[in-house]
Amino acid sequence: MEIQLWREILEPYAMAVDELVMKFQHLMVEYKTNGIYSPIERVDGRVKRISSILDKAQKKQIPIEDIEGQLEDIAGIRIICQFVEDIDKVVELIRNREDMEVKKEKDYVNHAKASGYRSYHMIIYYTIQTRKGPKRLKAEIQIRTMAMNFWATIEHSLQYKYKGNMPDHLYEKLLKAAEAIIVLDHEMSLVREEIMDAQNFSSHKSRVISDILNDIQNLYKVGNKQEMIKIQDEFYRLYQQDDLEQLIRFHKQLDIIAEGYRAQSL
Ligand code: 0O2
Repeated sequence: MEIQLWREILEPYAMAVDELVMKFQHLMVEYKTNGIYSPIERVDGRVKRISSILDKAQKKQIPIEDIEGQLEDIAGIRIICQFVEDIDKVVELIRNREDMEVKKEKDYVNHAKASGYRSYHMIIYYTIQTRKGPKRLKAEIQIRTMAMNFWATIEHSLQYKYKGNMPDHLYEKLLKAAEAIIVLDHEMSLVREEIMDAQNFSSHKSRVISDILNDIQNLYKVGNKQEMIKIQDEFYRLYQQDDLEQLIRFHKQLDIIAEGYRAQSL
């Protein structure tokens, strides 16, 4: 097939990848700005390279003209979670979306592949709007923990290097490492609540600090210099004490001061 034709085929998939990544990223932001723990830690995506498409088509004996019909991962999204429990949450979230229709699911989290690979795969239908009108295409979403991702990334590069002929000793080491990943994910799940609390606390604190700094910046435009120096010193003092409750109270006081200036200016 001509390179130009490949470009035409792959362009809609690139658009789907961009849109899907952006949608999941905004979901993360939505969770965080509402002070809710996000089950999504990171998301990225890619369009399969032409050489990988050709390799897979050859391996699976798919005729070139039917690549779009039979290859389900031309558009690929990877969602990384902190904990195994988050994977279920993300799966549920995708099942409930109106802009994504689930075609197929593969649970390699509870049913690992012989290689030791673990991840949850969802093939979805997703519609993009092109110059020629709507196009419904398939995309693969892989959902896995950071630990599973670490293993899969290493194993994938070794598979690539050895092209299916991985030496036995390496294969066994990878199987052992895969077992260690199961243990690690399990151990992390045991302290999930505490980790989530700590993360919520730290993101709440950074939001309060950022709000305080915004308020101070706005007050600088209207407040008198003496008062601003006092406010700033007070902020540094509280910041050093590292007491969230006090910072929240200070933020409320700033709101009252700002309200006073607003009333004066009317
Ligand atoms: P790449 O380079 O990542 O794109 P099937 O549904 O069985 O007919 P398919 O598409 O092979 O066909 O399904 P499967 O097994 O669910 O694999 C899809 C993708 O999952 C693979 O794409 C890999 O990204 C990943 N994957 C599957 N098995 C393994 C594994 O053992 N190790 C690693 N590291 N990744 C795996 P590609 O096209 O094989 O590769």
